[in-house]
Amino acid sequence: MEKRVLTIQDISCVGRCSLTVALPIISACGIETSVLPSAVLSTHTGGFTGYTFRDLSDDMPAIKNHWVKESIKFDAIYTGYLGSVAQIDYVLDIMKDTLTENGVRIVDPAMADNGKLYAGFDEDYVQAMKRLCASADFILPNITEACMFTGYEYREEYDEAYIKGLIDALGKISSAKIVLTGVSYDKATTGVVVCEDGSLKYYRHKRFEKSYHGTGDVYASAFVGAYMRGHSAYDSAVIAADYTTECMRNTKDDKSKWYGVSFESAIKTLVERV
Ligand code: PXL
Repeated sequence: MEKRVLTIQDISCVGRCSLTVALPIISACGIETSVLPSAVLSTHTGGFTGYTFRDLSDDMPAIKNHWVKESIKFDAIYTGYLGSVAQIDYVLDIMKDTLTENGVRIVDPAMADNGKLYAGFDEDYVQAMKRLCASADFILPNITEACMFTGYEYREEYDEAYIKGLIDALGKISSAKIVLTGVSYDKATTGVVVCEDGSLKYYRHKRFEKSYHGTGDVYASAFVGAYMRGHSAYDSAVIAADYTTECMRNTKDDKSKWYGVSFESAIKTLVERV
């Protein structure tokens, strides 16, 4: 039977991130995609100034109640950037009431990168997101986010023992399967570590000199699309990594598009693989 996914995250009207990448990418994978916009911003918060922010938290309970009344259920709920602590509590409630019996909770705790929280977030938000991760079936943190949840020391350079320690620390706060992104042991390569039931697998691929905004959202969306099409967690992580790499390759020469990656140009390569 066709699967239906709900994704809950903001709409950054301009910026190639969050819902404006999740909806097209998961749909292109052939999965029915429902959306719950958590906020509307004129742009994302990473590099623009003076953006607008309309918090849609107050609409979330009524939307959920309507879905419950209509007996609408989802095979998976995938969350990304969420606007506030209150929204995280609403998301927990939506997961409780609208997932099918074996429905999958996939949480990308999009809140920090390069050792720093995104603009507008604080320690209360980190603690709330940690609770959401604790209840998830899959979490897709980067190293910064994983450190913030666990109190593990953040480092720019590290070895396999450090990453193993970080995964073990995450395992103490959540029994979710872990896809740890941005794990790089040398300048030329980066990759993802997938941890399922205690076993770790690493997928290494090309690293670009610059980092690009929104790649976490592109990555998580492609992961969700591939996983919902029936690929294993590890294969989905690999498909998503190759796709994100291709998006970055297609973006790197266009300086005017500094705010996000050209995910549209590579979508055919993703569709062919899922
Ligand atoms: O890409 C994550 C993201 C999503 N939504 C908004 C953001 C960011 C990262 O900065 O600002 C509004």
